[in-house]
Amino acid sequence: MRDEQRYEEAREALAGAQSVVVFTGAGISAESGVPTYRGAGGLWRNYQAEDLATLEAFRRSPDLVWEWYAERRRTMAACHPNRAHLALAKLEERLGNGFLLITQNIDDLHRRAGSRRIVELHGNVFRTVCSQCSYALEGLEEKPPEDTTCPRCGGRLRPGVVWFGEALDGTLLDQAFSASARCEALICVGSSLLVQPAASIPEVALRAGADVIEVNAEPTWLTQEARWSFQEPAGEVLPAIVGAV
Ligand code: BJW
Ligand code: ZN
Repeated sequence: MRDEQRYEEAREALAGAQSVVVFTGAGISAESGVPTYRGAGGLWRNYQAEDLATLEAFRRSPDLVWEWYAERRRTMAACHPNRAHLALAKLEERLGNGFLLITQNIDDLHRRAGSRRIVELHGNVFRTVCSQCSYALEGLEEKPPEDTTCPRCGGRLRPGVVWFGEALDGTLLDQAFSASARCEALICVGSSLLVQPAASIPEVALRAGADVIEVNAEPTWLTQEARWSFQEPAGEVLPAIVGAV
């Protein structure tokens, strides 16, 4: 199919949809300068994930893990939303309650681009939470807390992200899966779709008969299943298909 025709079809499908779910991963922030996890230039190439992104690692070496998150907070705070994030904020303006953005990203760039209906499945790097009680600190502070003792219960404060082997927030997960089962269209952007349970979200939309559009630099299991797949940078494709050029 001619390239322009694919763009036109995806654009029309989105223009006609009353309910759209967008599911994003690290690739949407790559053009903002945030490293992805896997693939060329991915974080996991330089670090052993299991050494840092697990509860066991944090229990073993909390200072090292906090240091790693402090560095990543600094990097992410210095990045800016790109054309893909901005296009999604525009789409939300048009659809209102018919829109839901489900992100695996912890970088806060969707919120900074103006998106509001966001489900952050893997947490947020700028949030600090207590490992033992519900105490939480939010904000765009670049620096992690100097004292990592919980002021409420004396437990240890940790980054507010979801590590391997940890359960995702059940309420957020239900919200994400039920919106995906009900939407007319789902756009999946910048995810290798390797990490469960989040990676099953596009499958739920496919099974429910939604028009599924994938925007990802490399092929994934979804590439052959989606109605339209674009293997081009998100910052080029999204403004073109959501009509926010
Ligand atoms: C572009 C682009 C551009 C580049 N434009 N595209 C076997 C089977 C099934 C599951 C498991 C299993 N073994 C273990 C598990 C469980 C595990 C899992 O799925 N592991 C797999 C790796 C095998 N999952 C878990 O542990 C989850 N919890 C769980 O299962 O709990 C069970 C439980 C239940 C009840 C009680 C207790 C437990 C938790 C998963 C948490 C994930 N956390 C992380 C780290 C967050 C914090 C941090 O950053 O430090 O989340 S891992 C990391 O991967 C991060 C991401 O959100 C996540 C997904 O990555 P993403 O977004 O897809 O990024 P990439 O880099 O993989 O892909 C980017 C893509 O973009 C690439 O394809 C590029 O081509 C593309 N791209 N530039 C468009 N410009
Ligand atoms: Zn506490």
